[in-house]
Amino acid sequence: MDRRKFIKNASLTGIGIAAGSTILSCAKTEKNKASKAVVNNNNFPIAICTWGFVNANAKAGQDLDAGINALDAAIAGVALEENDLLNTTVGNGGAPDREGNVTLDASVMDSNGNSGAVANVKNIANVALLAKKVMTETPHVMLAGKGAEAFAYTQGFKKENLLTEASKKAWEEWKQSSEYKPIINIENHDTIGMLCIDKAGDIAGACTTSGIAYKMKGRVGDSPIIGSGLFVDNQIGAAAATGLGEEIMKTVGSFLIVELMRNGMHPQQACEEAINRIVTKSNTYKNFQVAYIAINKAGQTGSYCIHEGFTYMKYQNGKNKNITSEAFIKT
Ligand code: SD4
Repeated sequence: MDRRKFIKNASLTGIGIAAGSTILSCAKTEKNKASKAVVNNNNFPIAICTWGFVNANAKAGQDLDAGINALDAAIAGVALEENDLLNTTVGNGGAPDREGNVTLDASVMDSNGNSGAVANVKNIANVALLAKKVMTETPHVMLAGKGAEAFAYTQGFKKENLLTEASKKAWEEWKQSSEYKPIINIENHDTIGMLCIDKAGDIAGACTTSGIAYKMKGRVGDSPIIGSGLFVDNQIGAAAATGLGEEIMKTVGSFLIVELMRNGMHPQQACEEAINRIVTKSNTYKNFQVAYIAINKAGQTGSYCIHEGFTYMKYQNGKNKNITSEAFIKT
């Protein structure tokens, strides 16, 4: 069903959310009654992620097919990229800050509304799993810097030098000009944000990144900020972001998308509105990329970006597809 029909049907019939044969209403109040979608458990599980991270999304999808819950599947999926030394935008091998430090940001959210995050962490590759540990093993939501790293060792994480020879060489070349500007569609991949719906129909997500290459020391982006790089509401849906974190944070993009879906928007329409908020406020949007992906409780998905070139992966029924996102700027 396309999104216009979906919205029309939802508002005309006032249908509730049906989980299997059960009718659930995610919108108990009059105010929220537009937030309704047909849920069919035969659609599940589903995994989606930012960019063309084929293997990571397949891993999450296969884990979900095997009965793993949405959060652990998302963390296992993104870990493939965190461990990939050739990926210069996530985890080990990520591009450093302008002083040569590789520092990682990550967040997770489970289907009970719990969240965990780490920011500016050195020497630890699997920061999405570390974010889960913050969520489950501490009274806090976010740990940063040296404290996050020290906590990681108490949880059995190993210390790794995340600066590869290739990243070091690229950084040394960058230092010749030291020109800092956001790069649009870095190597056609970037931050990985992953959203999963498991067999039970529960939603969770993970987001992990090395952030913007050659950022200032201490800079933290949107990825570990709950509501900016990632937001999950198991009653409604989830969203994740990639691109220039400063712009995503100023508009609290992922939270905005979930709230728009709560008010009845299809994920596609909600992603478009979140990008509209950025381009109407910024005079410089032509110089940077922001892209969103979203999924609702019924398993419908959407994506939108400023510049063409963004794609996202969708795994469902054993098929792992790369979908080209529509863009605000059309060439
Ligand atoms: C950040 N959103 O740190 C992340 C990284 C990214 O293009 O996606 N860069 O701002």
